[in-house]
Amino acid sequence: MNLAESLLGALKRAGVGQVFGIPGDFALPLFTVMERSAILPLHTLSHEPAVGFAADAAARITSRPGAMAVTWGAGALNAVNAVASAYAEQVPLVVISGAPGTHEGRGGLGLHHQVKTLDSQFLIYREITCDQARLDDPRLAPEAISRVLGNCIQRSRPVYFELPRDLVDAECAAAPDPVMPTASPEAIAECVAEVRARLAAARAPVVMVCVEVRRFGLEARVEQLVRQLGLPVVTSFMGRGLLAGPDSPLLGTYLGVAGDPAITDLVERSDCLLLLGVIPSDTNFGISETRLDPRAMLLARDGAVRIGHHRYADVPLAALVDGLLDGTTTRHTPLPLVPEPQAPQVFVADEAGITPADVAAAIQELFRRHGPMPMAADMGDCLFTALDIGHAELVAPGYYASMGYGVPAGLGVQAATGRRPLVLVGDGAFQMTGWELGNCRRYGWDPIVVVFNNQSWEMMRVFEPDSRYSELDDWNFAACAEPLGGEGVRVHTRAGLWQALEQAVASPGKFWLIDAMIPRGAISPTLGRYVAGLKRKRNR
Ligand code: TPW
Ligand code: MG
Repeated sequence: MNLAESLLGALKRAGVGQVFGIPGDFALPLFTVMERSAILPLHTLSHEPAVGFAADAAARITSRPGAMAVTWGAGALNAVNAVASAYAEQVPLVVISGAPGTHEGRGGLGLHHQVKTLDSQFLIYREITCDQARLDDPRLAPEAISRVLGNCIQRSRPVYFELPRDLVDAECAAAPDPVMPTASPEAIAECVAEVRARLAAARAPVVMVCVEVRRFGLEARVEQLVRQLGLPVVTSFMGRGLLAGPDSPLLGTYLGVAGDPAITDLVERSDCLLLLGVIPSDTNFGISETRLDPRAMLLARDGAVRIGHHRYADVPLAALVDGLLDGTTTRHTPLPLVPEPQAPQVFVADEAGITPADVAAAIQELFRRHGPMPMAADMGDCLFTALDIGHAELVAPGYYASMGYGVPAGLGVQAATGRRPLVLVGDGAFQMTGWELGNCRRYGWDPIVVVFNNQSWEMMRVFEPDSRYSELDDWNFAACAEPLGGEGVRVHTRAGLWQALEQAVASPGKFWLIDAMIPRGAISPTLGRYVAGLKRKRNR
């Protein structure tokens, strides 16, 4: 086997399902091996940011590493924002970049795509990945591949491989499977005992779940745990979409002042908040009116558990959950776990204009009738609208918050799961990456895309209501769909929206672009509360 096959084989054994990419001359030998070997399916897209977002979404939805292949310089550096997003949101993403051959660059001339030195790209990627390897020695490559992939999985963060183009075909051994470090059983036992004691002594313990629970594939076990211990469970903002199954014990999503007051109360009054895999981001906690008491927090994330002011440095989330599951029930009177009924959202398909709340209600009704679909949301009011839809699977950039995520993420979800996704995206974000829909036809992808077309960067306007720079032109997105291989329809009323959604569901096989015309200034209830809360905090 050659070096590229060794790498691809290792990716496949690590659970990677496909590679997204765009070639370039430094990556051509790699792409040739990918195509010929067919070890993993290769999906090419149109722009590197989308390649990164698609691979990121594939990783999020499957809880397995995602993979992307790009060329050196113009390709890899074009993907920096997407990889940075994956780093911030703890997505295991394998970046493979082609690179100049081992002896290229010595002739005194700068190589095309070179920035400052031949190392510039490696140094840039060192900042946004948790481990890196330049595979420039086929004898050392298998070990390096194994180490880097191990870190990708264990730390749930992006990693980086650089593959000199002259070594792609070099003879190479298979990479050994990554060896995961084992944590000390005594440390785990001590930590578990302390967490258990804290929970047992607490007056009002609450569990909050966030992205790591999904990344490490722990949803089912956490669900079992909260049932066993009789604990109320909520998700963080970033964790929205977790525990979305029909019989889930989930109570709701904590959104501070922007959310359901009962959930906010529950979390903010808890004297023992068990935070499972929660990223302490401003989007998760910045919107609380009260400052959460660190002494009441038990935070398990990034391989460690922090309890009040002390810390167990080496207790992975899975070990803590398993340890807690192992024991007998500690609470004698389990709290009622009946989820609060969702606020009844009545959707009336009449001739009234469309608001974001109508989109949420229509989609909720659609899922009720035809079953849930996995959702991908972009940044913008569409993300807050996603929070107004009942619990359903969701991938979204809830912390790093990059625009342009939604459409490529939807493609990544469909490529990785084969399930038809629903994409929620603003008109501004659609202008960034909407073109990627043109790749659906050749792969047989058929997402349903709802564009929140308010002809505005509305989220900017809510902060700067008098700005004119936030006004966007009316691009007729619906009319773009057909030449790209899909079906487009522009809707102005709730009846039109409903009919379009029903039609889209009834006609799979091609993408549907529903261009939902929403008046400027009409925002979702959750965004309204979110912004009001932020402004209140800022003015204090
Ligand atoms: C890559 C900053 C966050 S939200 C937003 C901007 C410019 C407006 C989004 O407009 P859209 O949605 O998509 O029409 P809506 O609901 O607000 O009307 N560049 C990047 N990412 C971010 N987050 C921004 C700028 C931003
Ligand atoms: Mg907009």
